[in-house]
Amino acid sequence: MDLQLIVKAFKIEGTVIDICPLGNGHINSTYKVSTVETASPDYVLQLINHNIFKNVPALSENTIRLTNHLRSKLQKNYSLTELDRRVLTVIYTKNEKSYYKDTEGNYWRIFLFIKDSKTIEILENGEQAKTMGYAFGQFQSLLIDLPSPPLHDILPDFHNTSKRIEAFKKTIAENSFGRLNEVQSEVDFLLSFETQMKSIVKKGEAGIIPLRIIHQDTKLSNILFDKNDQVLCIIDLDTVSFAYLCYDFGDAVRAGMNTGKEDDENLANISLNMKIFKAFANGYYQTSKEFITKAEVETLAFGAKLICYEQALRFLDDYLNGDQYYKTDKEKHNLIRARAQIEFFKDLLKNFDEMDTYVKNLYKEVI
Ligand code: GN1
Ligand code: MG
Repeated sequence: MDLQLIVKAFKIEGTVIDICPLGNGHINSTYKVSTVETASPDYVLQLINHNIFKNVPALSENTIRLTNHLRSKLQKNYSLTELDRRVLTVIYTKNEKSYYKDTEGNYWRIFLFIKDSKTIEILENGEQAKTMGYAFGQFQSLLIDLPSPPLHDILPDFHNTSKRIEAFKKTIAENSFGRLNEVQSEVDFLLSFETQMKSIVKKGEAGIIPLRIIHQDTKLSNILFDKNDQVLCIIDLDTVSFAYLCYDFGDAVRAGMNTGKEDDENLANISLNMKIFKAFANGYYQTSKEFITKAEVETLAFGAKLICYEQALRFLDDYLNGDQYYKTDKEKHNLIRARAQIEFFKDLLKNFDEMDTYVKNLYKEVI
């Protein structure tokens, strides 16, 4: 497809000189659109994966509501130019739509590229981890008063572990790609934690922990930092919805506090960086202590185990299903990812008591 032509459908300033791939998301395809003139901004073009995000108009409406709300809450703290670096700006098409459907039925959108921003591959120090925690807590806090109606639930039950486990069992029973034998020990290992992993959904259903608007994809790569390693903006708002706080806390640990990579083939590289974890928890409480309940605090460290477990299960499920959900770069990529997540999960099990005691004690100190 002709990306230049797609970009022309949107109201952008300047002359485009380059469109090249950006980032490493597993679902949507992202490009940086650079313009010639220094006075014109650059842009981010995204092809929305509508096999996964089936209702693009509703998805877009959510994004508009979220970005407008975040902008209105932050505007008292920043100048207009700075505000454009603190929250995503949706660029409309020439016929005033927030997305563009091309002749092949693909959906596209454009955001302003956030100037002088960077992503971080692996957290290098406690300061970065602290600002990451601060930013995710602030994100949740700013969305507490999002006016009704409720957001569209684009991916229902996204982190509903009970439903994920049931779907996994169906995949195993079908074994459509004949890959089960190869991964039987991983399957048995994961299923042995079934009861334990269903406990958060049970606490939610019992009314012990509330549903809140959370991000649901708190990967390190979904944060833009400035050159001084301070958080500018949280991106990738597609998954934002109602769920439990511990999912965001847990996914941040899963994706940011592993000394190895998400798809590390050398399992010896994989472990929890406890120092970074503690700094992250400190930052998180700075912005969440106003609203987080004691019952939620009791779920935070568990959330790390849970989301890591869930991610291992999701990667393995996709491997068994013939690699249809996540983009893959190599043979058996989802299996490699699943094994790496299982390894990290094992390390979180070993470190659980220390993580759990730390967050519980720290909470007593900060309130
Ligand atoms: C996907 O699109 P991306 O790469 O930010 C996935 C997340 C997973 C993540 C694993 C909609 O996120 O849930 O945690 O991969 N997003 C969706 O890296 O499924
Ligand atoms: Mg994402």
